[in-house]
Amino acid sequence: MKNLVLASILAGLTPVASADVTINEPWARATVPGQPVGAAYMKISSTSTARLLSAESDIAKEVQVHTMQNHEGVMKMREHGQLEISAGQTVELAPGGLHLMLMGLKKPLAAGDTLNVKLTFEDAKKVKSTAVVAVPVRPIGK
Ligand SMILES: [Cu+2]
Repeated sequence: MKNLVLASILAGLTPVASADVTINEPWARATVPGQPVGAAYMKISSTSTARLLSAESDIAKEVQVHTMQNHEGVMKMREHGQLEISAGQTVELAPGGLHLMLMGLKKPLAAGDTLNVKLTFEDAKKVKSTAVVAVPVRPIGK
């Protein structure tokens, strides 16, 4: 119960990477034991041009930005590379589209847990800033 309360408090926070970048509604999907990868989703807004340079999490060996593409009727994931956020734009990472792929999970993502994802952004002047986003884990199928 204590964990649940903490997760909802964390989920209500809006981590700010810099004065310009805001992250809303982060969440990740629970994984089954043995599943090597997981996915995290969120909305990233910026009032000025920003670029997501990298993402990392202590729960995964590597975090990549992925996109989904329809390849001859089959949805396939591929690495997206650095994510651009234009001034005033909100980029939505959501199931079926852009997502943060947590590669090489060190343990399963359990519903009710919260994982931390550190995002490094760069603004138009190449000034870097980081945000540690508390990402609550939702049950499979939700
Ligand atoms: Cu992926």
